[in-house]
Amino acid sequence: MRLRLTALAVTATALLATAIAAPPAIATAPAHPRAQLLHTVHHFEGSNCEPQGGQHHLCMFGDHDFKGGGLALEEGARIPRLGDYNFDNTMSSWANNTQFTCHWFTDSDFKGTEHRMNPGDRVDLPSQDDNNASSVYCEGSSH
Ligand SMILES: [Ca+2]
Repeated sequence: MRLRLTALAVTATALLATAIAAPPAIATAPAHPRAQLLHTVHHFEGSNCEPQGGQHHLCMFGDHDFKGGGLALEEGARIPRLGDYNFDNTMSSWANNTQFTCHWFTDSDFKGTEHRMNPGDRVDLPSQDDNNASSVYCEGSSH
């Protein structure tokens, strides 16, 4: 009887652990990932990454010296394939105006070499990193 109770207790503990572990994974998966991307990413022309005057995007520029147009991401935005935005292997400079760290990767799906983009930093990419970004995400809450 004691053995059986112990087994039940272990099973209950395992179930409880599963129940506790599960919600965060579900919570971080957007119900409509496509809609989320539309709300957190936009194209811009030239250097006009912050047309509303605010400073709260990750600005990814197609040319050096923060020019050439590109993509602006809000906090929490994730782009597993920059090719979906016609921006694969295109980024030549970036400015992180968000309050969160962002990350770009040399391969799609957040694989390959990872590069951090710290909040407040702006970088004109050196030749070995130029036109090499294929995926990107910013930390922070998803909208
Ligand atoms: Ca480029």
